[in-house]
Amino acid sequence: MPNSDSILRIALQKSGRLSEDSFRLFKECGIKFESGTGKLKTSSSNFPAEFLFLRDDDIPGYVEDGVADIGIVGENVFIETNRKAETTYRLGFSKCRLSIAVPRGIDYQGIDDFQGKSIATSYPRILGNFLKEKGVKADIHEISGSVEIAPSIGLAEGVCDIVSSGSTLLSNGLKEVEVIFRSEAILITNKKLSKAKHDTLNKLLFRIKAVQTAQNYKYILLNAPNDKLQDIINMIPGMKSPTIVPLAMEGWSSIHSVLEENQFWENIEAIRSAGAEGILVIPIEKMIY
Ligand code: PRT
Ligand code: ZN
Repeated sequence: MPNSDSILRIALQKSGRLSEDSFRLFKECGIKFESGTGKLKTSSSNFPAEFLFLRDDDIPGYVEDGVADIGIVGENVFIETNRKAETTYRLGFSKCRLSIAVPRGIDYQGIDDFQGKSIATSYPRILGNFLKEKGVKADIHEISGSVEIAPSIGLAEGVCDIVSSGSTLLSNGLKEVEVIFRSEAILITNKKLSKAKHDTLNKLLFRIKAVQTAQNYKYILLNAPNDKLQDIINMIPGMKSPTIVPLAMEGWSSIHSVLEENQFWENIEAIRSAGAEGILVIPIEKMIY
Protein backbone atom coordinates (compact mmCIF):
# COMPACT_ATOMS: atom_id res chain seq x y z
CA MET A 1 0.00 0.00 0.00
CA PRO A 2 1.38 3.45 -0.86
CA ASN A 3 1.82 5.96 1.95
CA SER A 4 -1.32 8.14 1.85
CA ASP A 5 0.84 11.32 1.90
CA SER A 6 2.20 10.40 -1.50
CA ILE A 7 -1.15 9.72 -3.19
CA LEU A 8 -1.64 12.21 -6.01
CA ARG A 9 -5.19 13.48 -6.57
CA ILE A 10 -5.69 13.93 -10.28
CA ALA A 11 -8.58 15.93 -11.76
CA LEU A 12 -9.73 14.83 -15.21
CA GLN A 13 -12.63 15.94 -17.37
CA LYS A 14 -15.50 13.54 -16.74
CA SER A 15 -16.76 13.45 -20.29
CA GLY A 16 -15.90 15.68 -23.20
CA ARG A 17 -13.18 16.44 -25.69
CA LEU A 18 -10.31 15.99 -23.20
CA SER A 19 -11.52 12.78 -21.57
CA GLU A 20 -10.65 10.10 -24.09
CA ASP A 21 -7.06 11.27 -24.64
CA SER A 22 -6.55 11.85 -20.89
CA PHE A 23 -7.79 8.35 -20.02
CA ARG A 24 -5.68 6.84 -22.81
CA LEU A 25 -2.57 8.64 -21.56
CA PHE A 26 -2.87 7.02 -18.11
CA LYS A 27 -3.56 3.63 -19.68
CA GLU A 28 -0.43 3.94 -21.84
CA CYS A 29 1.50 4.89 -18.68
CA GLY A 30 0.36 1.57 -17.18
CA ILE A 31 -1.79 3.31 -14.53
CA LYS A 32 -5.03 1.41 -14.02
CA PHE A 33 -8.28 2.90 -12.80
CA GLU A 34 -11.98 2.43 -13.40
CA SER A 35 -13.78 5.10 -15.38
CA GLY A 36 -17.08 5.54 -17.14
CA THR A 37 -19.21 3.96 -14.41
CA GLY A 38 -20.77 7.26 -13.41
CA LYS A 39 -18.31 7.49 -10.53
CA LEU A 40 -16.98 10.92 -9.56
CA LYS A 41 -13.93 9.56 -7.75
CA THR A 42 -11.84 6.43 -8.00
CA SER A 43 -8.41 5.10 -7.01
CA SER A 44 -5.74 3.47 -9.11
CA SER A 45 -5.08 -0.17 -8.30
CA ASN A 46 -1.37 -0.01 -9.20
CA PHE A 47 -0.16 3.62 -8.78
CA PRO A 48 -0.46 6.07 -5.85
CA ALA A 49 -3.22 8.14 -7.45
CA GLU A 50 -6.85 9.06 -6.95
CA PHE A 51 -8.92 10.40 -9.81
CA LEU A 52 -11.65 13.04 -9.64
CA PHE A 53 -13.95 13.34 -12.66
CA LEU A 54 -15.14 16.93 -13.14
CA ARG A 55 -16.41 19.57 -15.58
CA ASP A 56 -13.34 21.00 -17.30
CA ASP A 57 -14.17 24.55 -16.15
CA ASP A 58 -13.91 23.47 -12.49
CA ILE A 59 -10.49 21.82 -12.80
CA PRO A 60 -8.25 24.94 -12.44
CA GLY A 61 -10.13 26.03 -9.28
CA TYR A 62 -9.88 22.58 -7.69
CA VAL A 63 -6.14 22.50 -8.40
CA GLU A 64 -5.63 26.04 -7.04
CA ASP A 65 -7.50 25.15 -3.84
CA GLY A 66 -5.59 21.88 -3.41
CA VAL A 67 -8.73 19.70 -3.61
CA ALA A 68 -6.86 18.14 -6.54
CA ASP A 69 -3.05 18.09 -6.72
CA ILE A 70 -2.86 18.08 -10.50
CA GLY A 71 -5.31 18.29 -13.38
CA ILE A 72 -5.54 18.02 -17.13
CA VAL A 73 -7.31 20.93 -18.78
CA GLY A 74 -7.35 22.94 -22.00
CA GLU A 75 -4.95 25.87 -21.76
CA ASN A 76 -7.79 28.11 -22.98
CA VAL A 77 -9.84 27.23 -19.88
CA PHE A 78 -6.81 27.57 -17.57
CA ILE A 79 -6.00 31.07 -18.82
CA GLU A 80 -9.64 32.15 -18.92
CA THR A 81 -10.41 31.02 -15.36
CA ASN A 82 -7.28 32.87 -14.16
CA ARG A 83 -6.66 30.42 -11.31
CA LYS A 84 -3.22 30.09 -9.75
CA ALA A 85 -1.46 26.82 -10.58
CA GLU A 86 1.76 25.76 -12.31
CA THR A 87 1.73 24.67 -15.95
CA THR A 88 3.87 21.57 -15.53
CA TYR A 89 3.65 19.82 -18.87
CA ARG A 90 2.20 20.43 -22.33
CA LEU A 91 0.45 17.26 -23.44
CA GLY A 92 0.03 17.97 -27.16
CA PHE A 93 -3.54 16.72 -27.56
CA SER A 94 -6.91 18.58 -27.85
CA LYS A 95 -5.21 21.23 -29.94
CA CYS A 96 -7.47 24.10 -30.99
CA ARG A 97 -7.45 27.87 -31.41
CA LEU A 98 -9.53 30.72 -30.07
CA SER A 99 -10.53 32.89 -32.99
CA ILE A 100 -12.63 35.88 -33.91
CA ALA A 101 -15.09 35.29 -36.74
CA VAL A 102 -17.51 37.49 -38.66
CA PRO A 103 -20.36 36.80 -41.13
CA ARG A 104 -18.93 35.57 -44.43
CA GLY A 105 -20.31 38.50 -46.45
CA ILE A 106 -18.46 41.13 -44.38
CA ASP A 107 -15.48 42.84 -46.01
CA TYR A 108 -13.14 42.53 -43.02
CA GLN A 109 -10.14 44.89 -43.05
CA GLY A 110 -8.59 44.30 -39.65
CA ILE A 111 -9.20 44.28 -35.91
CA ASP A 112 -9.89 48.06 -35.93
CA ASP A 113 -13.18 47.22 -37.68
CA PHE A 114 -14.43 46.22 -34.21
CA GLN A 115 -14.04 49.73 -32.70
CA GLY A 116 -17.41 50.45 -31.06
CA LYS A 117 -18.83 47.09 -32.14
CA SER A 118 -19.67 44.00 -30.07
CA ILE A 119 -18.27 40.47 -29.95
CA ALA A 120 -20.02 37.49 -28.35
CA THR A 121 -17.80 35.00 -26.50
CA SER A 122 -17.41 32.57 -23.61
CA TYR A 123 -13.83 33.82 -23.24
CA PRO A 124 -14.18 37.46 -22.06
CA ARG A 125 -10.80 37.53 -20.29
CA ILE A 126 -8.65 36.29 -23.19
CA LEU A 127 -10.61 38.38 -25.69
CA GLY A 128 -10.48 41.45 -23.42
CA ASN A 129 -6.70 41.18 -23.11
CA PHE A 130 -6.33 40.80 -26.86
CA LEU A 131 -8.50 43.83 -27.65
CA LYS A 132 -6.70 45.92 -25.02
CA GLU A 133 -3.34 45.00 -26.51
CA LYS A 134 -4.61 46.06 -29.95
CA GLY A 135 -6.16 49.29 -28.61
CA VAL A 136 -9.64 48.30 -29.73
CA LYS A 137 -12.64 49.39 -27.65
CA ALA A 138 -15.41 46.89 -28.32
CA ASP A 139 -18.26 45.57 -26.23
CA ILE A 140 -17.67 42.00 -25.05
CA HIS A 141 -20.95 40.15 -24.83
CA GLU A 142 -20.42 37.13 -22.59
CA ILE A 143 -22.53 34.08 -23.37
CA SER A 144 -21.96 30.52 -22.21
CA GLY A 145 -22.81 28.51 -25.32
CA SER A 146 -23.99 28.54 -28.95
CA VAL A 147 -21.80 31.57 -29.54
CA GLU A 148 -21.86 31.04 -33.32
CA ILE A 149 -25.48 32.11 -33.71
CA ALA A 150 -24.91 35.54 -32.12
CA PRO A 151 -24.46 37.53 -35.39
CA SER A 152 -27.46 35.93 -37.11
CA ILE A 153 -29.80 36.84 -34.22
CA GLY A 154 -28.41 40.38 -34.01
CA LEU A 155 -26.65 39.90 -30.67
CA ALA A 156 -23.16 40.91 -31.85
CA GLU A 157 -21.22 41.82 -34.99
CA GLY A 158 -18.64 39.07 -34.41
CA VAL A 159 -17.91 36.02 -32.28
CA CYS A 160 -14.84 34.74 -30.49
CA ASP A 161 -14.89 30.99 -29.98
CA ILE A 162 -12.86 27.79 -30.09
CA VAL A 163 -12.14 26.53 -33.59
CA SER A 164 -10.76 23.15 -34.53
CA SER A 165 -11.69 22.05 -38.07
CA GLY A 166 -13.59 25.27 -38.81
CA SER A 167 -16.73 23.42 -39.89
CA THR A 168 -18.94 24.92 -37.13
CA LEU A 169 -18.06 28.44 -38.30
CA LEU A 170 -18.67 27.46 -41.91
CA SER A 171 -22.07 25.92 -41.23
CA ASN A 172 -23.11 29.09 -39.37
CA GLY A 173 -22.12 31.36 -42.26
CA LEU A 174 -19.05 32.75 -40.47
CA LYS A 175 -15.40 33.20 -41.47
CA GLU A 176 -12.36 33.15 -39.17
CA VAL A 177 -10.54 36.51 -39.27
CA GLU A 178 -8.19 36.58 -36.25
CA VAL A 179 -6.54 33.75 -34.29
CA ILE A 180 -6.06 35.17 -30.79
CA PHE A 181 -4.84 32.13 -28.83
CA ARG A 182 -3.55 28.62 -29.58
CA SER A 183 -4.36 25.94 -27.04
CA GLU A 184 -3.63 22.32 -26.18
CA ALA A 185 -4.22 20.10 -23.15
CA ILE A 186 -1.86 20.92 -20.28
CA LEU A 187 -1.06 19.33 -16.96
CA ILE A 188 -1.41 21.84 -14.14
CA THR A 189 -0.13 21.45 -10.59
CA ASN A 190 -1.04 22.93 -7.23
CA LYS A 191 1.61 25.47 -6.18
CA LYS A 192 2.11 24.00 -2.71
CA LEU A 193 2.54 20.33 -3.50
CA SER A 194 4.20 18.35 -0.68
CA LYS A 195 7.55 16.65 -1.23
CA ALA A 196 5.91 13.19 -1.13
CA LYS A 197 3.34 14.14 -3.76
CA HIS A 198 6.04 15.80 -5.86
CA ASP A 199 7.90 12.50 -5.92
CA THR A 200 4.76 10.76 -7.20
CA LEU A 201 4.30 13.51 -9.81
CA ASN A 202 7.88 13.00 -10.99
CA LYS A 203 7.19 9.27 -11.41
CA LEU A 204 4.10 10.10 -13.45
CA LEU A 205 5.98 12.64 -15.62
CA PHE A 206 8.75 10.10 -16.23
CA ARG A 207 6.14 7.69 -17.61
CA ILE A 208 4.34 10.35 -19.68
CA LYS A 209 7.64 11.41 -21.29
CA ALA A 210 8.55 7.77 -22.05
CA VAL A 211 5.19 7.21 -23.75
CA GLN A 212 5.30 10.46 -25.71
CA THR A 213 8.91 10.02 -26.83
CA ALA A 214 8.08 6.50 -28.02
CA GLN A 215 5.22 7.84 -30.14
CA ASN A 216 7.67 9.93 -32.18
CA TYR A 217 10.06 7.05 -32.81
CA LYS A 218 9.94 3.73 -34.67
CA TYR A 219 11.95 0.54 -34.39
CA ILE A 220 13.41 -0.26 -37.79
CA LEU A 221 14.75 -3.60 -39.06
CA LEU A 222 16.28 -4.13 -42.46
CA ASN A 223 18.60 -6.45 -44.37
CA ALA A 224 21.65 -5.21 -46.25
CA PRO A 225 24.71 -6.60 -48.02
CA ASN A 226 27.76 -6.37 -45.73
CA ASP A 227 29.64 -4.01 -48.06
CA LYS A 228 26.78 -1.47 -47.74
CA LEU A 229 26.43 -1.66 -43.95
CA GLN A 230 28.44 1.47 -43.09
CA ASP A 231 26.50 3.71 -45.52
CA ILE A 232 23.19 2.58 -44.04
CA ILE A 233 24.39 2.80 -40.43
CA ASN A 234 25.28 6.45 -41.08
CA MET A 235 21.65 7.08 -42.04
CA ILE A 236 20.09 5.29 -39.06
CA PRO A 237 22.47 5.83 -36.14
CA GLY A 238 19.93 4.74 -33.47
CA MET A 239 20.03 5.55 -29.74
CA LYS A 240 23.65 4.54 -29.20
CA SER A 241 24.50 2.62 -32.34
CA PRO A 242 22.52 0.08 -34.36
CA THR A 243 22.54 -3.67 -33.67
CA ILE A 244 24.04 -5.72 -36.50
CA VAL A 245 23.11 -9.41 -36.71
CA PRO A 246 24.54 -11.67 -39.45
CA LEU A 247 21.94 -13.37 -41.67
CA ALA A 248 22.09 -17.10 -42.46
CA MET A 249 22.84 -16.02 -46.04
CA GLU A 250 26.57 -15.37 -46.48
CA GLY A 251 27.54 -11.68 -46.99
CA TRP A 252 24.30 -10.20 -45.57
CA SER A 253 23.34 -8.70 -42.21
CA SER A 254 20.25 -7.42 -40.46
CA ILE A 255 20.41 -3.90 -38.98
CA HIS A 256 18.12 -2.98 -36.04
CA SER A 257 17.82 0.65 -35.05
CA VAL A 258 15.55 3.35 -33.65
CA LEU A 259 14.58 6.33 -35.76
CA GLU A 260 12.38 9.37 -35.46
CA GLU A 261 9.38 8.83 -37.71
CA ASN A 262 9.98 12.02 -39.75
CA GLN A 263 13.61 11.07 -40.22
CA PHE A 264 12.49 7.66 -41.48
CA TRP A 265 10.28 9.17 -44.19
CA GLU A 266 12.97 11.68 -45.15
CA ASN A 267 15.63 8.96 -45.49
CA ILE A 268 13.69 5.99 -46.80
CA GLU A 269 14.62 6.49 -50.47
CA ALA A 270 18.31 6.92 -49.64
CA ILE A 271 18.23 3.82 -47.40
CA ARG A 272 16.68 1.77 -50.21
CA SER A 273 19.08 3.05 -52.84
CA ALA A 274 21.98 2.19 -50.54
CA GLY A 275 20.90 -1.46 -50.86
CA ALA A 276 18.55 -2.09 -47.93
CA GLU A 277 15.84 -4.73 -48.39
CA GLY A 278 13.02 -6.21 -46.31
CA ILE A 279 12.51 -3.03 -44.30
CA LEU A 280 10.21 -3.39 -41.27
CA VAL A 281 9.04 -0.42 -39.19
CA ILE A 282 7.56 -1.26 -35.80
CA PRO A 283 5.90 1.01 -33.21
CA ILE A 284 7.64 1.45 -29.86
CA GLU A 285 5.49 1.41 -26.72
CA LYS A 286 7.82 3.06 -24.18
CA MET A 287 11.18 4.72 -24.71
CA ILE A 288 13.66 5.71 -22.00
CA TYR A 289 16.99 7.28 -22.90
O1 PRT B 1 -18.83 19.41 -19.93
P1 PRT B 1 -17.56 20.17 -19.77
O2 PRT B 1 -17.74 21.56 -19.23
O3 PRT B 1 -16.52 19.37 -19.03
O4 PRT B 1 -16.95 20.29 -21.24
P2 PRT B 1 -17.11 21.47 -22.33
O5 PRT B 1 -18.29 21.16 -23.18
O6 PRT B 1 -17.01 22.81 -21.69
O7 PRT B 1 -15.76 21.30 -23.15
P3 PRT B 1 -15.41 20.33 -24.37
O8 PRT B 1 -15.39 18.90 -23.92
O9 PRT B 1 -16.23 20.67 -25.56
O10 PRT B 1 -13.92 20.83 -24.68
C1 PRT B 1 -12.89 20.65 -23.76
C2 PRT B 1 -11.63 21.30 -24.31
O11 PRT B 1 -11.28 20.69 -25.55
C3 PRT B 1 -11.75 22.78 -24.65
O12 PRT B 1 -11.61 23.62 -23.53
C4 PRT B 1 -10.59 22.96 -25.63
O13 PRT B 1 -9.37 23.12 -24.91
C5 PRT B 1 -10.52 21.60 -26.34
N1 PRT B 1 -11.10 21.62 -27.71
C6 PRT B 1 -10.47 21.10 -28.81
C7 PRT B 1 -12.30 22.07 -28.11
C8 PRT B 1 -12.39 21.84 -29.48
N2 PRT B 1 -11.24 21.24 -29.89
C9 PRT B 1 -13.60 22.24 -30.19
N3 PRT B 1 -13.67 22.03 -31.41
N4 PRT B 1 -13.32 22.65 -27.42
C10 PRT B 1 -14.44 23.00 -28.08
N5 PRT B 1 -14.62 22.83 -29.42
C11 PRT B 1 -15.96 23.26 -29.97
C12 PRT B 1 -16.05 24.77 -30.17
O14 PRT B 1 -16.52 25.40 -29.01
C13 PRT B 1 -17.05 24.88 -31.32
O15 PRT B 1 -18.39 24.82 -30.86
O16 PRT B 1 -16.19 22.68 -31.21
C14 PRT B 1 -16.77 23.63 -32.10
C15 PRT B 1 -15.79 23.97 -33.20
O17 PRT B 1 -15.24 22.82 -33.75
P4 PRT B 1 -14.94 22.76 -35.33
O18 PRT B 1 -14.17 21.48 -35.50
O19 PRT B 1 -16.27 22.73 -36.02
O20 PRT B 1 -14.10 23.97 -35.68
ZN1 ZN C 1 -16.73 23.21 -19.82
